[in-house]
Amino acid sequence: MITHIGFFMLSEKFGRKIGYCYQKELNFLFKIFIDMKRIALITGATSGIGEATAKLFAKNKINLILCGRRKERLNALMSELSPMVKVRILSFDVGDNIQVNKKLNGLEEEWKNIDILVNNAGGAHGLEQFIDGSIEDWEKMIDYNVKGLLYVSKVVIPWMVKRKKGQIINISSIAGKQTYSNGMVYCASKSGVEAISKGMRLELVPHGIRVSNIAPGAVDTEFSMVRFKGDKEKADKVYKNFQPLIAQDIADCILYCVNVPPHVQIADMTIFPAAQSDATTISRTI
Ligand code: 8X3
Repeated sequence: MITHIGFFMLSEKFGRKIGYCYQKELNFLFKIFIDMKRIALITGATSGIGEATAKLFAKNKINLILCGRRKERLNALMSELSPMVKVRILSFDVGDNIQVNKKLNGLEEEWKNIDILVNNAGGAHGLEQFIDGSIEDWEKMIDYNVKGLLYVSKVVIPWMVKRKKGQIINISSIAGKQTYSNGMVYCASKSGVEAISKGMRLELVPHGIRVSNIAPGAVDTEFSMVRFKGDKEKADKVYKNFQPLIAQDIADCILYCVNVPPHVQIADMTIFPAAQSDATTISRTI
């Protein structure tokens, strides 16, 4: 009897000890599991395709570094997504190389282990003949769509090269594949993105980095409001009498690109609404 009680006391103590160790192990494994989640850095995360991608990545347990100029929107997005994944926000202007360097290099070491870079920031400014075009608009498009993408990539790519892995998703446009009247400089900037995607792939594949170029057609986002400087009537007309894409459609494609097996690389994706057949041809109901 005494032996049984002694054995019970001993086993209970031992069991608790095992339980305690087990709990510690579990916590440790949980921490590793959390840290094993991929990290994605998304530029232009405060609206449209960037925001939709951030939300979809969060649902898919990808930790996020969200970049944008509008701090309130970044904060709101962080509050919404933090219950799902770790979120770090960085407010800066991608067109300003000093800010880009300062903010990105200021990241804590663990956040520099970026697995996915989504170069999404950019947009169109103005839609007019070259002779009527504004130099200020041209500079914005070249600064954000081309130089901004290069500035961010210049900081992030060496971190990926060091880890011998990574995925880069460059958001181009059908405008990068087909030049249209009144959009010469926007088209030139997106052709630049196409060339950069090809060049990155040539130079980065040997380092284990995959590069995907995503070229959407008509997506109903703030894109046209920005292009037409807040003229809602003009912006709405772009998406009238057909069903345009929404940001979520492009986010789905981006998620597909980052979820393919490691031996697969989606080099290029062009996505149109069902009613669109090239950059300027859309079949409208009236
Ligand atoms: C896609 C929009 O107007 O160039 O970037 O087709 S558009």
